[in-house]
Amino acid sequence: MSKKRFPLPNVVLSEYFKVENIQEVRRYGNGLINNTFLVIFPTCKYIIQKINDEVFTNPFAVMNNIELVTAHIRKNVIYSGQDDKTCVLTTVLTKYGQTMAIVNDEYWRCTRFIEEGITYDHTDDPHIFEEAGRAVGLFHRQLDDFHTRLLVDTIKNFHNTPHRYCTFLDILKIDRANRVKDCQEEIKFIIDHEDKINVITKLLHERKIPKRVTHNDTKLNNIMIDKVTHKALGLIDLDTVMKGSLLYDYGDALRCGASTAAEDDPNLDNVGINKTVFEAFTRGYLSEVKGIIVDDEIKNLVYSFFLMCYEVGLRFLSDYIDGDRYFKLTPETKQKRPNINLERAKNQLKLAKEVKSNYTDLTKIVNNILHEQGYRITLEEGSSI
Ligand code: ADP
Ligand code: GN1
Ligand code: MG
Repeated sequence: MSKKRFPLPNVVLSEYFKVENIQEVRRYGNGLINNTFLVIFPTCKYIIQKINDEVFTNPFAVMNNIELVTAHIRKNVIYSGQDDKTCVLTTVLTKYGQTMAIVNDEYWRCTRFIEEGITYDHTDDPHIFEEAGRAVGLFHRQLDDFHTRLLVDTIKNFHNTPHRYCTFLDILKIDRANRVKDCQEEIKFIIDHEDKINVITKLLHERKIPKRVTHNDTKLNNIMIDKVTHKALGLIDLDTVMKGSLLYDYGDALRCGASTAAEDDPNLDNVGINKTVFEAFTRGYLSEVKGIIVDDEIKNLVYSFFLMCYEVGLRFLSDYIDGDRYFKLTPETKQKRPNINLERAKNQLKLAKEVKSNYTDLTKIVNNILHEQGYRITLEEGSSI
């Protein structure tokens, strides 16, 4: 057995590799949910991740969804003459040929490290955002002919905002960590806007907009961009791929990217809308979904930006009140920023307010792009929030 000490157990590594040949293993990325490690060999690299099975209670369903969706995208990518290994996540099987290693009741998976790509935690480069918009739009287009019923809901009601609101009310009542008293202003904002949060769920329910295969977690660091050409490669972090509305993906990407501040910036004066990024992302996105996006989706693009800020703000606030059980704090964060989930919530709710007060301007930007790209619809400029 190798004597090398790595930040994850050798028994996990040995499900995939001859441990003696590994040069280095290091923690990697800044995701909030899974534990990610980079495994380095002299001539190649792999990513190993411990799946968070408190969040994803059925890891088999997660991997099954990922295998189905990546196989579909891979066919599409190869068909168009591109390199599938850089554009699609490739699962590496265990030595027993399985998509996951179960070690001591923990679920681990491995993927090829996409060396050619880079994910950004932060940037305000509009070119990158136009490409990010293209990547999200391309994902929707590539999966337009994939049947949503083949996918399992890996987290039920993930973007069902009214459902999340009901859970929030329960959490308020229980007040497990005695924190309700510290967030009265944020609670008031959430409750005051309760009548504005069911637009997308209602449209889906009434079949006015289609249920599609959606990514459901389109923050910038889940979008792979080519290091050299700076062109979009594709989406990673496919754990939440399931049926939903494309509006969730469009709005969530803007929530994360079209802010003038990072999601956890505690200085609310920094939080505003970066309209250049908004425009660039929207331009990239609409250029890819032309032909599949329907009018009722287009009419709610700006609204979805508001809704995703509200929803994630609501989730961070719920979790803060509930004692940080979902968005867990590392020991270091616990020490340095014990109220980080409240700070994140305030930040996201401030962004929701900013979308609301800039609604007309944002609609004008969308209208210009619709016009420029030959869409035959013009949005009314009044706010629906
Ligand atoms: P989480 O669910 O915790 O966000 P991710 O799957 O997004 O986990 O992984 C975290 C980070 O690790 C990503 O933002 C990305 O930078 C990096 N990453 C994950 N998988 C790969 C891969 N196959 N190739 C290159 N980088 C990767
Ligand atoms: C989580 O896994 P990651 O870090 O890409 C979360 C998203 C939130 C996001 C907020 C499965 O995303 O829903 O929007 O944090 N993912 C899950 O930063 O809950
Ligand atoms: Mg991620």
